[in-house]
Amino acid sequence: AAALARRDELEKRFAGLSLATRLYIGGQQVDALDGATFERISPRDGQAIAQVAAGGAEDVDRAVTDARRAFESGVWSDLHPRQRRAVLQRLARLVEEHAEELALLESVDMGKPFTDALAVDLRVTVQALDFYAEAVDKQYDEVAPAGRDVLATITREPLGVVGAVVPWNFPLMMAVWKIAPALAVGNAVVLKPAEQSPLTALRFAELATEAGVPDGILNVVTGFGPTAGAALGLHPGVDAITFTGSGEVGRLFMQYAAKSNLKQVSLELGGKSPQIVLPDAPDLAVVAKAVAGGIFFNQGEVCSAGSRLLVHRSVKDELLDLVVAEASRTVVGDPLDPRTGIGALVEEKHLERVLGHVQGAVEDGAQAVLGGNRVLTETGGCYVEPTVFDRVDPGMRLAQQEVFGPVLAVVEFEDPEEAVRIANGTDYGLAAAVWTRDLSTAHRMSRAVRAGTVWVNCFDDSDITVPFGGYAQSGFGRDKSLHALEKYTQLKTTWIKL
Ligand code: TXE
Repeated sequence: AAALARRDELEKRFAGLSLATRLYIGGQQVDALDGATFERISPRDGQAIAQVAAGGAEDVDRAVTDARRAFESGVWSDLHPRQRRAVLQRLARLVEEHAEELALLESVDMGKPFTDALAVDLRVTVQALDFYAEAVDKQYDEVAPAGRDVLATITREPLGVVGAVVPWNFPLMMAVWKIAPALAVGNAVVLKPAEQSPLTALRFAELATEAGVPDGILNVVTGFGPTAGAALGLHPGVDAITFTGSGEVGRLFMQYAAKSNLKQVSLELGGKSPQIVLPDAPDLAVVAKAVAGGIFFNQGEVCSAGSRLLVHRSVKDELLDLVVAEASRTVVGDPLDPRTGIGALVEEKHLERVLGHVQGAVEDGAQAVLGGNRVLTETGGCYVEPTVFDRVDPGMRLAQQEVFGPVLAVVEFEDPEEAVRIANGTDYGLAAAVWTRDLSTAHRMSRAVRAGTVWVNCFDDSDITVPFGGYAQSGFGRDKSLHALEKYTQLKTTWIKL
């Protein structure tokens, strides 16, 4: 009863919110120049929740022009670093104050459980804002050892206008992973959120103005990829694109850059992250929890999801039973219900894509152990059961292609070398985990696995202080940590002959 009361309370609260739905350009809410809008359908129940402005190329141009003007005026980049720090810290506090509201927007807009949105997305968003705010006045430039007759300084300068294009799985958090470091070092930003999840970005932009981010320094153009996204990628006034999304669209951004002004591009793309479980793994019950969490958290819509369980033959049966038991306990349903572990997939089209992967696995001969179906609820919405396939061959589609849903592929191996070969045998290299009690094995395997992050005896643990990004076709460039600042700055050498 308490859970249902909480759900009803959240539902009412959402209904009472006045949503920001227009483009945010130059510190103002504006309609798209041609007046176009699109309907946001909540995957929670298939109901329309908002009409959102659909920005096109002219709107992007307007946003980039405003951003450029604001950047060049120095109103942000010339501020004393301590002042920029103070603004970003105020923004962190405002986001903290509005955490429940933002988590609610996120949950209803794209389907993730409200409790996760609050505990993960919003907590990490605030952490990122605080981290980069603190970094503003703690970074020093360099003096080169260029000899006695010279003073050669190496200074970091902002790029100018940064275009950020983000997906729908962690909409605000990923946007802020890009916006916070970009703003910290003095850039102006034009953000293009995913068309499936525009609401938190628009609200965030209002809070940024309230915190003191000058007009034009943070702009949000909502709209579709092939129109608004492409226009940003092709715009000659954009100095860098920072993108998270599919490999297909990542490739397009490299083409856009090549066709326009050679803007810098950094890409955070998908993954097929392995969880490698060796015979001497710690407590299998703990491993099972991490395996289930690693693939079912956020409905499996996570680029680093542990979608492949590579398990040693000797412990497979026991671990598989434990994972299935964990999965069976996970409640699929209304994201606003606090008992829910797996919320709604983002949209019908994506649900069909996920079920298509399930179908493909069956055709390829993998053995369905659990789930595989749509969950029908009274209220409609996009729900899929936690799904586990055993006897997956490393060459099968399910072991190679990103599903981006709650679908686990179990692959057996005999020896650690084989496990590494299988782990490295996809196009991706975003993350991996190794479960072993042996220190040498842990080190050797984490070196051998080609991935941007390797977890040992845990999964998904993280902190804003460590970089996140991929090897191979999972992309290049890193979000988070001080290393992210490299994406948003360029080095200047000043050579002074004495
Ligand atoms: O991503 P897209 P989609 C993977 C995941 C998922 C698949 C498709 O496997 O199933 O990609 O998801 C913008 N020019 N990931 O279709 O299309 C788009 O508007 C310019 C992994 O949602 O890549 C959105 O803002 N921009 C990933 C952003 O690109 C374009 C997270 C991402 O959308 C564009 C999401 C175009 N032609 C999906 N087309 C991760 N790494 O976490 C789209 N966009």
